[in-house]
Amino acid sequence: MEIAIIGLPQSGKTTLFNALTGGHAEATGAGGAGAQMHVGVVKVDDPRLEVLARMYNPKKVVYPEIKYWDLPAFEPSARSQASSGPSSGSFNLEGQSRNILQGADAFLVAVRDFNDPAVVHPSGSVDPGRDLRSVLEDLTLADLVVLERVLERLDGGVMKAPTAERPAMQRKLEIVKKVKQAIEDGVPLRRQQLTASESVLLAEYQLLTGKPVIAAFNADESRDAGEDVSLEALGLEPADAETVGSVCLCAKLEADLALMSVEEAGEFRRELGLVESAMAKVVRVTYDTVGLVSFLTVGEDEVRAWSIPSGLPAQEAAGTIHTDFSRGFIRAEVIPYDDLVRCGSIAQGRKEGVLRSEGKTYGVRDGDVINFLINV
Ligand SMILES: Nc1nc2c(ncn2[C@@H]2O[C@H](COP(=O)(O)OP(=O)(O)OP(=O)(O)O)[C@@H](O)[C@H]2O)c(=O)[nH]1
Ligand SMILES: [Mg+2]
Repeated sequence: MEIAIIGLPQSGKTTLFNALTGGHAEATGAGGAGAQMHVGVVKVDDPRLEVLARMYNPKKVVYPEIKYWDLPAFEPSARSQASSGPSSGSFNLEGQSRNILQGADAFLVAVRDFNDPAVVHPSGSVDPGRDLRSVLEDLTLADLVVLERVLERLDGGVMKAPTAERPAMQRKLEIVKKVKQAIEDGVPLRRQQLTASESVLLAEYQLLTGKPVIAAFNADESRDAGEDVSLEALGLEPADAETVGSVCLCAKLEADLALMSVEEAGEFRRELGLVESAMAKVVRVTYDTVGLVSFLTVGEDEVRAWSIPSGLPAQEAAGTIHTDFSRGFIRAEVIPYDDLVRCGSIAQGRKEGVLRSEGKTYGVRDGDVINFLINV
């Protein structure tokens, strides 16, 4: 999974990136001059793997990974030149940044919620609701610019196309018009109900409002990092508030903790009364918002977690391991993680009747330990 960190200038994007990746990227002064792009890969911790590793003593334990991108700040000079640039500068739609944004699986939005007179806010005041809304608006504007161009192209294309191709192009035109109208009416693509064929058709445009959004409120140290944030109270439409994930943290503190040893950081956390690492919470909320779960595979060679969309059919889940697993799929032997731990082995699970045999269409659930039977 790839996640792009976006947000207004000086909201704490690079600090958040460092907190997540344990990195040393330099947080920049106002204006972000000289800012660079940063990329880091983070292992997704899953305590279940440690338990399974003790049971199977495998040669290796493999965790899922998330790749985080911290994009350079949007330079004011580039903003005036770029006709399609976002209005508040929460991301850069030029060059490589554009490819990363379009290719991302989700956006993590750094929202400034800390008070510090030394860090100048581009709008002059701290207002997390206003800032989050303006980032969401930027995503909307970016999509409308893309769809406007697509419509122009399609409109001209229908006239020139051979008669046989016209109905398909006409249909595409209607779908793009419908989606664009809905976005204009305030319904981002991620909230639009599309048929499978409509989704396939739109995929090539890599629209930004189709991607899940997680808001990370970068708060003062005195705020409780576990605190729930009401997005409705911050002025988001109720329907939008439902689809946007949120987490409250202090990026600066977390970035400092990320540089310490696990023991040292744990001690600090206990002293500060922080139960869960804010970064673990970011990952948990990300999984919830994107709709991801992990299934597990065990053996003497490898104990591993695989992240997939919740409810993915077993045959497609098998394909995440290897395409041959999907092609040669016979059935999946499934035992829930808790049952496997209680029984102590798959053989015992079979005896107790908690090991199930599932077919191609079985919707895989979080914590399913799966052995795929395949025909190669
Ligand atoms: N007090 C306080 N300062 C913070 C916090 N997070 C970031 N900062 C400071 O805010 C400034 C901007 O932080 P960055 O992480 O560089 O923000 P950014 O969004 O990457 O900035 P640009 O890339 O320039 O847009 C730096 O001076 C940080 O030290 C925080 O939680 N509390
Ligand atoms: Mg930065």
